[in-house]
Amino acid sequence: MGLRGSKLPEVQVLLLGLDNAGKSTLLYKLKHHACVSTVPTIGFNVEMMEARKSGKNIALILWDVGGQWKMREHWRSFHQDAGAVVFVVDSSDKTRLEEARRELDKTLRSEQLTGRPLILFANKQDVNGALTVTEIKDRFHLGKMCHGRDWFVQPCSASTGVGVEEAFRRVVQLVKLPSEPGAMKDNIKDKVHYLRASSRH
Ligand SMILES: Nc1nc2c(ncn2[C@@H]2O[C@H](COP(=O)(O)OP(=O)(O)OP(=O)(O)O)[C@@H](O)[C@H]2O)c(=O)[nH]1
Ligand SMILES: [Mg+2]
Repeated sequence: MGLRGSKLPEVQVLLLGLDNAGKSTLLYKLKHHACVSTVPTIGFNVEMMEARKSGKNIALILWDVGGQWKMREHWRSFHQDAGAVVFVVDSSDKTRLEEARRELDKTLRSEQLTGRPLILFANKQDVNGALTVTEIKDRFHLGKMCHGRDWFVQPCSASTGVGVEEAFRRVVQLVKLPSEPGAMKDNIKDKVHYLRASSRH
């Protein structure tokens, strides 16, 4: 049995991106349809949402992992079993775009994420002067970076909610289902233990 007793097949989705990109705001906007005021995530948040894919009900397990520099070394412990990577970018912060590109590039090189789809959320589109989808695609050289995997860039604003539902619909469309029912182990406890142990050092 999976998270919160769900008996549905589980698909895990990893939300990554630099600190302040808007990952937690997006997660709670989607889950609670509310603009929740957030604090920087130390560790991770995890939420389950039901969705329908290929005529079946599935449980989407959304892992929102802190993006601060010190947290990024832990991202790889979430790679295993991820059915898709969502990478959230603050489209209004041009000064950190190269840093975001480097982190995404490093993430996509992980063997455990080979062939997993990438959905890039171009967040904070409500801010004047935010980079457009085309500008982000070009600056990230996404076509080249995502060779061999499905990818999509979705403009959105976690603050206003514009584009958020569409963004997650795209995730459901592209996410890889586990090849066999029940093949994906429920590794939430493992991850909690790992992070607790690492935080003691
Ligand atoms: N204007 C605007 N602000 C946003 C948007 N999304 C998030 N924010 C703000 O950006 C700040 C950071 O949001 P978080 O959701 O905490 O960012 P995060 O990516 O979870 O950051 P870490 O947990 O540190 O990795 C908060 O002040 C949010 O209110 C958006 O679409 N537009
Ligand atoms: Mg957060």
